[in-house]
Amino acid sequence: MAEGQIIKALSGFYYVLSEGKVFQCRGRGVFRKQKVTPLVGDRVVFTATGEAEGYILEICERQNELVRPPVANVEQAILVFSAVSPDFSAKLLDRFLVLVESKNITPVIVISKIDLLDGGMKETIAQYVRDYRRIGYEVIETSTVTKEGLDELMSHLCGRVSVVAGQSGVGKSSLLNALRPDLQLKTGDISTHLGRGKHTTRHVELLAIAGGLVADTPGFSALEFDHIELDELPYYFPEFRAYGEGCKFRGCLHVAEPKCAVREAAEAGDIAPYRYGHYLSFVAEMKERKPRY
Ligand SMILES: Nc1nc2c(ncn2[C@@H]2O[C@H](COP(=O)(O)OP(=O)(O)OP(=O)(O)O)[C@@H](O)[C@H]2O)c(=O)[nH]1
Ligand SMILES: [Mg+2]
Ligand SMILES: [Zn+2]
Repeated sequence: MAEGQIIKALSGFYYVLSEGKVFQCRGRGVFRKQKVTPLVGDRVVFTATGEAEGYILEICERQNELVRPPVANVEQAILVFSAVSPDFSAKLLDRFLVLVESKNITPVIVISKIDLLDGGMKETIAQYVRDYRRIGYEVIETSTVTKEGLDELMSHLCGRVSVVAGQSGVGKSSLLNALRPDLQLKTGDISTHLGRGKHTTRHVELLAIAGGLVADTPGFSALEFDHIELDELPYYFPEFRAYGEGCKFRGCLHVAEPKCAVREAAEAGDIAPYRYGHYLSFVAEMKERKPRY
């Protein structure tokens, strides 16, 4: 018996990485015993039946589980947002951040394609970088053209299981290719990306990059808030926490309550007003959803 981690699932086989070697495993016994389908990222106990084959005996308890992409035990999410083409969207970033926070995953914000920045956009992006860093988020500006930021990104991947997420065409696969050229992940032409929403990346696999395991994911991932309760939402905006103590009402949702310290901080500019605005729109969205029974 040995322990390992599933790095790929394909045609009924699970590829288990164990002490630097990959074993092609079947998992039938596991379905029967644990009534669970193995996921990429699962830590497993397996028996080797040959040099590179085996079967899975047991799936260890998961730290967390993502639906799209279907990966378990993710420690870190690399949220890739291009500075331009497609244009940077703080609202979409805030959505990703809420989801990642709710799954207990550490986010790293990557602003890609900074070589394409010019004029006024340069200062706009610089301001976002300052804002998100002030909240406490790690922000890395990258370019696969000038190679800027790539070393820093590598240092964050080392020793961790990460997923790379973000809109189609922001340059996720290009970044991973830049870090490990022999991967030769397919990358797309931006015009076809934007025109048809075509996803270049398809199946999920954990790739060994910079001493860590990384899943490249296709285009958009699941961005629904379905699993989040309304009263949890404020906690997923870390910069609200300190101010929230000063609200008049316990359990203040920071919407229209009197003497709300979070709203006052946003009005005073101590909390970025656009962050507060996105919070309000997420609250509205969650209030509109159908009740669950
Ligand atoms: N100028 C510039 N272009 C880039 C950079 N990174 C990626 N691109 C281009 O952006 C386009 C999309 O890149 P991909 O790596 O395929 O994007 P992706 O995020 O993997 O897209 P999906 O797999 O569809 O989700 C390609 O034409 C890349 O050449 C960059 O740093 N600078
Ligand atoms: Mg891709
Ligand atoms: Zn409040």
